[in-house]
Amino acid sequence: MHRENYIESLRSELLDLVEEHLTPVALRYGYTEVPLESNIKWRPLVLVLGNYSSGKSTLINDFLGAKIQATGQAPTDDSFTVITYGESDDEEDDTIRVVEERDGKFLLNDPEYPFESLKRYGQRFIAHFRLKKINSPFLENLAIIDTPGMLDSITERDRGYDYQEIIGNFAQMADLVLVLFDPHKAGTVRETHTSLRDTLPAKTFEDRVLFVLNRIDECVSLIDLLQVYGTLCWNLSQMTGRKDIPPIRLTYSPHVLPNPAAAPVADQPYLHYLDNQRLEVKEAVLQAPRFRLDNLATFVETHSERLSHLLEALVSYSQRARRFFWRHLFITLAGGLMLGGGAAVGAVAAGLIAPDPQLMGAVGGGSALVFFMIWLTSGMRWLRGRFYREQMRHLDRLTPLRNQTRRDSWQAIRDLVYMTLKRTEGRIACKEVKAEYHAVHRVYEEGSKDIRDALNELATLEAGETPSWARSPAYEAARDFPYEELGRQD
Ligand SMILES: Nc1nc2c(ncn2[C@@H]2O[C@H](COP(=O)(O)OP(=O)(O)OP(=O)(O)O)[C@@H](O)[C@H]2O)c(=O)[nH]1
Ligand SMILES: [Mg+2]
Repeated sequence: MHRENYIESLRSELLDLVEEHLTPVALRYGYTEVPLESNIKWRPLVLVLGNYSSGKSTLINDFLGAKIQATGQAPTDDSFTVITYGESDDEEDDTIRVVEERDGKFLLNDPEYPFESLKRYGQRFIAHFRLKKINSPFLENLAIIDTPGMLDSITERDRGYDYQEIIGNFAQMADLVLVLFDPHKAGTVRETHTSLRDTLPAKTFEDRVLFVLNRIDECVSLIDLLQVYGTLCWNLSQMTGRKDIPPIRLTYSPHVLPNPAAAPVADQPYLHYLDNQRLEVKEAVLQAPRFRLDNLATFVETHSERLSHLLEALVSYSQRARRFFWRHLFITLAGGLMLGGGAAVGAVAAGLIAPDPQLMGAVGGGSALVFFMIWLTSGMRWLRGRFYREQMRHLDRLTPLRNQTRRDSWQAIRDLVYMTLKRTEGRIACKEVKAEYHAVHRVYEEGSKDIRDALNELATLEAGETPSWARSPAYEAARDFPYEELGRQD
């Protein structure tokens, strides 16, 4: 089998697995509002985040090979723009340009795109969301999202939508997240702080985030650059809480004339000693399709683990409830019999009945039955209520939380367990939930292992050879595109 076919068949297998086994359960218990696979079935996605004016749009324009996104020194673009490939109508003219532009309403409603779940962020967000289709070879295997710059002086209320939540959603879908800084505000912007401290760690994996210190040509000397770099490292370690400093790529756009206030590039000899790591960043972006399979595997693992934890908790509740019921039924039975016996003996002792075994049996049996009925109707209901409240109070005891992974998955579904028990008042159809649990757990145990095996196999297939996606004409055209000939963009 060709490797590309293999990748494709693996990809569709993963999507089938999610669609068949995970989505129905996820929708039933309110784990998600839209089918799980709708977020991952689209193209590989690269999210570009960063401080305002850090050069996000300029970087994207450099990649695309044309000035597609507006750029400027002041906060310029306050929209989320999905940039994807579109064929040009005119076969003669291969100038790179916008071939189609659509608004947020279209993007959120067309099922081809994975953004349906963002509808809930309301009109203000819709007005700041758009699609551009570009005929650039760079986009043949991936799509990019350009985002509004992060700011200091603005609150969610000013923006009119929840910026952090929205970038969290995009980050969850993305195969690669670029976070750009520039020497003027090396990590000091408040929104960046929140994103790196709260939003990104909760929504994506560390290895999907690439930090870039851009516009380094604007440092006046090597010492200045080192100071900026040090400040950024310090800020990053404060924000991410990590002791080690993640690698930071140092880049600048060769197409932007230097700021007149700064020394011209030619006078900054330190730049000649540094590789402009823009090419590295570009290679990483072009590799997003490869990350996608890995990310899909992680997606299946994470969600099947969480869903099976959710079902495990419900099964555990219903088993406890059943044990509780039988135990009390047994106690009631024994109590009833003792009470019946006592009533019969008491009646004889009080001289109410003759010591005839049949009569005693009738009195004893009758009182036992009355006691039993009262207990079953009101006593049991009261006990069930007490059991339910007790379990709800100590929800964390429903399943063992022996390690951090279990605690993390529990955190993700604890509220759902609570809501489900509340909605059903603890009446869980044990047999059904157990069947669901086994199906989802099989995906978690066996499905995930099969996927990892397949990915390992894929890795050996690739050993020593250029991946075929990297050999595709689209990739080569994008890599070899004479961007330097484009000249200045501003
Ligand atoms: N000297 C220099 N200037 C740059 C570089 N990259 C971008 N610029 C300039 O910096 C300014 C901001 O660039 P943009 O690409 O608009 O930045 P952005 O991050 O998209 O900004 P917002 O969309 O407003 O958040 C523009 O005037 C660019 O010409 C660079 O590497 N070196
Ligand atoms: Mg921009």
